[in-house]
Amino acid sequence: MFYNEEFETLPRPALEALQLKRLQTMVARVYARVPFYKSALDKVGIKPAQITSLADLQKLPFTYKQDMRNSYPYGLFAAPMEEIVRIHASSGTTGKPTVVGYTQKDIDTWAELMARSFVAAGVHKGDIIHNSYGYGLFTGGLGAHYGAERLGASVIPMSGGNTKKQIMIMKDFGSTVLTCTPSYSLYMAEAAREEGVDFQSLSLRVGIFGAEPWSDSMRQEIEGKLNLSAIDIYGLSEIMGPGVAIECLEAKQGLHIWEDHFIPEIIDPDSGALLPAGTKGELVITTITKEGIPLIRYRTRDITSLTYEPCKCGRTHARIARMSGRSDDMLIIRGVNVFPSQIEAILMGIEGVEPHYLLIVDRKENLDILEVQVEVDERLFSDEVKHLQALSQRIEKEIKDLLGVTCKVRLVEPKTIARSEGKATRVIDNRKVQ
Ligand code: DLL
Repeated sequence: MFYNEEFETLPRPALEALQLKRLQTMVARVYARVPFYKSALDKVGIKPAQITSLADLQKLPFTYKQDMRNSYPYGLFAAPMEEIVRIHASSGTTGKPTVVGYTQKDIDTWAELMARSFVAAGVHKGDIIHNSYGYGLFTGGLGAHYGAERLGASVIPMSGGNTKKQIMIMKDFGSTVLTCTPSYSLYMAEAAREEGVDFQSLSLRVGIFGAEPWSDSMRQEIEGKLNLSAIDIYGLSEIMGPGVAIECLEAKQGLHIWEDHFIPEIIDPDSGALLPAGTKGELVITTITKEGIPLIRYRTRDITSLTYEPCKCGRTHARIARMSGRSDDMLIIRGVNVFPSQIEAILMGIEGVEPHYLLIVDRKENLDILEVQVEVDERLFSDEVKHLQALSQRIEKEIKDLLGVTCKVRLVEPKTIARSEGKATRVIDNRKVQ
């Protein structure tokens, strides 16, 4: 099933021809309208008319989050304010938010791409979409909302929070699709249990989870606890919001990135060199249809790989692998590179360990110390101390064997680690504040 079959299944040569045409138009637009891009292109000595093939993209400079911050709030907009109909922003960890603006055409494109994403996930008209992504400056809530309406499904605009009420509504309204962060879905599972509501008795069929990294083992945990098929959705506010890429229900093997609107590249984050398909590196995205704030070669900092292999669902658009994390989330513990998602995958594979964890990094006497706090289920926690000790040693050993990093595991009581209604905090790195 497709939402826009013609574009979702465009043969590669036609797709690339369309990308080139759109890229040329976009580059000409920003060169003429955005002083930042005019000077960036002048600096590398390229005029828009010199873009004659997709390979020429590599001659263009990167855009960084810092460039958006430097032009806060509207400096990179390529449309006059009279044409901007919506503004979103992402908070980031420090400083000013990153601001993005959408023209009516941008909002229409976003709605279509989210509708395509819903259909790829197996959602259709008649579905009742329980949308628990936050509504507000965050793009999750409104992005999914407009896509659901475009598709013609019934959307319940829940936003995050008031978890007990969410469970009641889900049950009484017969929600068939849940959209929220993966961590919030697990919080809901816990709240439902406390309310005496069994997910087996609900009508949920599909969950569309994203906005934060999550592992395949976390997917299994969620599917088991919520009794639905869990789909990975990717997006970022700088590029659009949710719906930049999504897994298809048929294959669940990578996320199709809507290539008629975005050109993906994978680069070596250190050298900036282009990497071949199948190699892991940083995802770089060029928007080719956006009017409000088009971006050339935006450095997402997200680590993944690309594949152009045909997919059994029939979509011709390339797929990105499940995100391993962000390059700026990567922890370097005594010289060893570790992504929180790798630790998550190990934890999720262990019986009795709950999907709630926190990594705390410290530096003592010039040595990095990693503590992994993880909840264990009630039954285990009230067990004998020696069993708990054996379990924490086992986890420490698995982490050491698989990732090569020494850590201290602290098993904690259920509900000790703060729950999140949006993006979960998985890491506290105390070295940064020293
Ligand atoms: O998180 C947009 C979104 C909303 C995506 C709802 C999916 C669902 P930002 O707040 O700008 O936008 O954060 C973007 O979140 O660069 C990734 O690091 C991370 N991220 C988003 N989706 C995934 C995912 C929204 N499926 C940043 N897996 C991105 C891993 C993800 N990380």
